[in-house]
Parts: sequence; C-alpha cells; structure tokens
Amino acid sequence: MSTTVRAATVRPWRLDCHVAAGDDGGAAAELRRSLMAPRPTISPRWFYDDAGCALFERITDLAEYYQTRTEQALLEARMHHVAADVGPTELVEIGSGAATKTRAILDAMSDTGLLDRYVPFDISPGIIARSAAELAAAYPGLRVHGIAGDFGRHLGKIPRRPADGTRLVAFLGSTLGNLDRAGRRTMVKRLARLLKPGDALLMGTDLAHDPAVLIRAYDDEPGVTAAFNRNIIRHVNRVFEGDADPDAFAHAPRWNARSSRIEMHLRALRDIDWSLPGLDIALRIPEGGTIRTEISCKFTRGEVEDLYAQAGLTPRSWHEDALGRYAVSVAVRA
Ligand code: AVJ
Repeated sequence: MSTTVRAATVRPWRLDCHVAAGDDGGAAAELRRSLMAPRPTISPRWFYDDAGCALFERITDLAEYYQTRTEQALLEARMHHVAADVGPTELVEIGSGAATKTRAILDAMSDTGLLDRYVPFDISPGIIARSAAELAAAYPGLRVHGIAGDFGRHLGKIPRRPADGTRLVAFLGSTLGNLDRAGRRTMVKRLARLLKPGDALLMGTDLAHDPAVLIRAYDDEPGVTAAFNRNIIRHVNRVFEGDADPDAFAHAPRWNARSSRIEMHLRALRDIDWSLPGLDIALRIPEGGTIRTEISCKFTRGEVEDLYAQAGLTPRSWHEDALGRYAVSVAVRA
C-alpha cells in the first residue's frame, strides 16, 4: 500500500508512505517467537515509541554517550572532503530521523554546487514530513522525496536514481551494530544495490575500544539508558495489553568480548509472570532471569571494509576521531 502526499504548490517535497496501520510486517509474530525462545529477546525496534524516542534523544546528550556527538563532529570536519571526492547530486539517508546530521552533509554537497535531491527514508512518516519541510525551506531548489518505510522491507521503494547524477547513500548512527552478523551482511548488500558505478555509501560505525568506556556509554550515571531499556516493557505492555511492572526489571548492560558487542539485558528482580493477551502468551521469568533487548556491535576498520568488499564495494576513505572510538567511512561502487 502506498499513499503519496504532495505538498501544495509552495514546497517542492513529497512523501510516499509504505507503513500502514494494521500492517506491522510480521513484527508481532516475531516478538511472540522471540519471547518464547529459551533465551528470550525483544527486538530493539520496540524501544522507539514516543517516550522511547524522547529518551534516546536524551541519551545523545549524555556525557557518557560519545557516539552521536563524535559522529556529528566527524561529518562537520570531513564532509567537504567527501563531497568533493564523490561529487554527489543526491543524498539518500536511511533512518534519517530528526535529520540533525543531514545538514552537515547537505551543506557540503551544496558547496560543490551539485546538490539536487534529498531522499530521507525513515519508519516515521511524521518525522520525515517535518524534516522534509524544514530542509526544503533551508536549501532553495532542493527537491525532497521522502519514503516512510521499514528498512527490512521497503528499500526497493526508493526512487530511481537520476541517470546523469551521482548518489550518496548514508547509513549513520551505528545502526548497523544492532544487527547480527548475517543481518549486517544482508543490510550492506541491500544498500549496495541502491548504487550504480560512481555512487557511494557513507556509514557511521562505533569502534571496538576500551570496554570500560563502552559500558559507561550504556550505563550512565543519571540512569537515562536504564529508563530507555525499561521503557521497552511499557511499550510492549501497551501494544499487547501486558501487565509486567517495568520496575521489576534491573537494567543490565554487559560487554561481550567474544562478539565485540555491548548487550543490553533486563534482569528480573523477582519472579515475574507476564501475561500478554495481545500475543496470546503468558511468560514466567524467574528471579535473575534475563531478556536481551539489544546488541550493539563495535567494529574494527578491517571488519567494516570486509563488509564493503562482500557487498561488491571498494573502501574509499576512513575518518575516525582522535581517540579511535568512532568512524565515518565511505565506499564506492567501482
Ligand atoms: C542508535 C541504535 C546505535 O546501539 O548505541 C543507545 C541505541 N541503545 N543507548 C546504540 C542505544 C542504548 C544506539 N543506536
């Protein structure tokens, strides 16, 4: 299903919406399966209801959570170099969100004189509409064509690239780290499919470094990440008429060295009976039992470049901060 909303005559932007109420793309069925597994998990997609989005925004302002501000600083420092190197005429941004980072990219593209179109892709149509209107106003002449969709299902809905232009696809925020090994490979291959020779992929990835610093980024002093983690219970309760007390769970992040990833868990502080009529299940989580809510993989340069190579892309440039905590990198379709 697709609905096109065309803004009257004032602003040159449009939005194609592929997310419809009542079509969750199998997310409920997947949640049911993952909660009934011997080691129960909840997909991180359930973090992001309105309250969860607001809590994530607060996380990005925490002293401990260096990721967002480091990525922003790298984009501001290096995008001019990247834009001059790649010469993109359009930006396709996967998971564009509030489009805060977008301006650093569009500014650099605009300075080359080539900027023509911005294609934000996000699960939230509301967020796209807001940023599309804002950016169309801020960059006169910029065409904005938003796509509201799920990156697991709807990347094929992205409009055809201009025949005589160059496309830059951006996948930032280290969202890649939330996928398991197979998922990461599939995702980079899907992104690569959006590119023709000469086009480029821009990714932001959190790097493997001091575990103590990494743990602190997910276990902040004010407890914002703990609230974010517990909010997943509240969200699932609301959608599936559940009755679990979020405060019966402790926030339990840990560093898994073998898989080079932070894992967020919720640990039952007592025996918990969780009935979820909307999923037609009732769970018992014994005291000390855990539910894993997120993996957040931390990469080496070699791993990121292997992912590019497996997708048929050639690493082009690598930009990391002075502390070696975070990288923004570019790969091209040769
Ligand atoms: C934006 C999904 C990459 O994994 O660091 C922040 C989400 N979770 N604190 C991450 C998150 C806990 C974040 N991602």
